Amino acid sequence: MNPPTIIGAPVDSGQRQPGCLMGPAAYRVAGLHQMLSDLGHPAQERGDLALPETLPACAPRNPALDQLPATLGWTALIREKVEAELGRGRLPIILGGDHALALGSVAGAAAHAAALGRPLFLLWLDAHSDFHTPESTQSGNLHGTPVAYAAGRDGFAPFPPFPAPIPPERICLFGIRSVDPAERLALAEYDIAITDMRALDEQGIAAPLRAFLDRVRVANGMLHVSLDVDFLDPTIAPAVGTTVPGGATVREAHLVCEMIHETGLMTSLDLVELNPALDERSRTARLMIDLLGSLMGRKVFDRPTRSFT
Ligand code: NNH
Ligand code: MN
Ligand code: MN
Ligand code: MN
Repeated sequence: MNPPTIIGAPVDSGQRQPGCLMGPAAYRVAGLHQMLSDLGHPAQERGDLALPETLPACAPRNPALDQLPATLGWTALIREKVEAELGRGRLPIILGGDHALALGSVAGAAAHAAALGRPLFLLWLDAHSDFHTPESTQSGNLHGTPVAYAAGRDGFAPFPPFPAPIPPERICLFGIRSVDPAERLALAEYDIAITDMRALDEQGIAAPLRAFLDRVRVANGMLHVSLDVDFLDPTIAPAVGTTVPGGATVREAHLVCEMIHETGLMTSLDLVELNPALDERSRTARLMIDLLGSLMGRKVFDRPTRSFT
């Protein structure tokens, strides 16, 4: 695993509930840097990105679209920063900010992977499939679109074309339980691995996740992990604007993170949708930092565990 670089991305333009812009600060307050140092992975801190003062003027084809100029600006900025950090041999960790930031982070990872000639894989840990295009979304919230952008769906103008779209077999949606009708229709045309909560109830975390991670390893792929707070059950992670009941438990989420760490395959990471204004005494921020700890190698014991028989 490459040494981590922290990029604060206080993106708040992908949805309408104010507060995600406080996410990067909340993660730092919750002990982000101490935790990484304690694990032997002290992080380089790049601070928070800021939008340029003038944003592109644009008239969206879909009148429902919200804050398109700001999201276009963030996309260009984040893409460039993520690609640059990967080029320096770093592991970029992007602190959100809402999930619209992944329009930029996944594009940056894809551009880097394409330049190296390596395949990029995308693991999407989320209650939602985020497979809208700016034309299909009814909410108008662009945080519901990054997977479609990464898959190369049409309908993203005036966004720049996605660099090296990710083929469906390299995308895994994990933990989903909320899919809009237009997304359902579009997903039916793509061969994306959809490990929804029903599949996780039946099969558990380990088998489907291992199957996907094995594909990354065999292909010598790069792996972008995008962790949306609403992947987690709202009873343990209330600080998100779009809670959906029936999400991952504390242990299920840690198992996901521990397994990803063990493979050593993760090359970039988003932590998104934390809304500190909705938190209860920072419990969601602290849980997300705990999960980051598992992603970065914290474990109770080294495996295999001794048996005591
Ligand atoms: N699918 C819905 C929409 O487009 C919800 C998306 N919300 C999310 N995605 N939080 O992760 O508005
Ligand atoms: Mn907003
Ligand atoms: Mn999301
Ligand atoms: Mn979500």
